[in-house]
Parts: sequence; C-alpha cells; structure tokens
Amino acid sequence: MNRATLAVRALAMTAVLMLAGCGGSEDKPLAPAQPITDGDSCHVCGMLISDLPGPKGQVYLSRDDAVRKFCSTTDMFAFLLQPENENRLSHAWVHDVAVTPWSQPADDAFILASDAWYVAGHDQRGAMGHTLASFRERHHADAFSETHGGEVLAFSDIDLELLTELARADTSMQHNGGMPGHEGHGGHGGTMHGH
Ligand code: ZN
Ligand code: CU1
Repeated sequence: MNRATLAVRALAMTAVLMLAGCGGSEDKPLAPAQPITDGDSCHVCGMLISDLPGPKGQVYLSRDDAVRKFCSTTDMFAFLLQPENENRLSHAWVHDVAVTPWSQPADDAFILASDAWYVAGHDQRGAMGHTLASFRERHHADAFSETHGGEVLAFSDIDLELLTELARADTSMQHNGGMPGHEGHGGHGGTMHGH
C-alpha cells in the first residue's frame, strides 16, 4: 500500500470517528421495525425471509432511512459486526421468541436488539441452521437455555468469533458422526465460546 492510500484511509477513519462522536440530537424517535413481507430477502444471504423459522433481524444504519432485513439473528450479527458497519449502527430489531412462535415469528414481536438477551448453542434451528435465540426478558432466555441448552449472552457479548464457532458446530452436527476439527485447522477442541 502506498503512502497516498494510507493518507486517504487515515482521513476516512477520522471522518468516521467524527461522525460517531457527534450523535447530537437523539430526540428523533427510532425508525420502527417493518413488517416482513413476501418478497423480503436477507441482506446477507439473499434467502426469502417470510416463511423461515426462527427469530429475524432488521437493521438501521446512521443517516440512512433504509431498513435492512435478515433471515436470522445470526446473519444480522454477521452484517453488524463487519468493521465497516460496526460504527454505523443506528439501531436494530430482533424477534422476542418468548412471545411469538419460533416457527413463524410475528411482526409485532420485534424488540430492540441492543436490549435483548441471546441464547447461543441451543438445539433449535432457524433459517440458516443455528441462530441466536433472542428475548426481551433475561428470565425467558434463562428458561429457554434450561430446556434447549446453550448459554445466555448480552448484545455486546456477541462477536465474529462466536458466530464462527456456532457455524462450525452446526456443520459438524450436520455431518453427523464426522470428526469435528477434521477439516484442516486442527487443534480446536469444539469448546463453547468463553468470556
Ligand atoms: Zn440470511
Ligand atoms: Cu440464509
């Protein structure tokens, strides 16, 4: 990378930091969750969302009125946690699966993603295999994990490393009886995410 490119990058970073720093008037009401309609497809994987099971996500970026919809909480986080999106998040919505059926979550059950509790590593399946189970109330998340396994996490606990682990665990479950950890990297022991 040459020096000019570096300078441009540094400038861009500064601009991003400045934007993030001057949140200013937060009086504006948050853009609401939108209904999931028949033609909606996932911003990450392109799947049609409406008929898929499991909690879904919606994201609003700062200074952008467009809503981005996701087939699963997992795909939503995969998008949000990209370095180029992380600092641009305005707010996001996820289904509270305590108050709506897992198989067909309803449009009136969206809650703020940043306030939700998430169960990772449980035995239910969403649109893309494993998806984080989202709840408004901590005790609902606890009860779910007692029935279905997994650990309860807050929004800020979720990172790309966790998503990678969940996807890997999902793959080794699908290839049932196969040897997890056989596909090259070696050494990883299939342990759950530790914080
Ligand atoms: Zn998707
Ligand atoms: Cu998908």
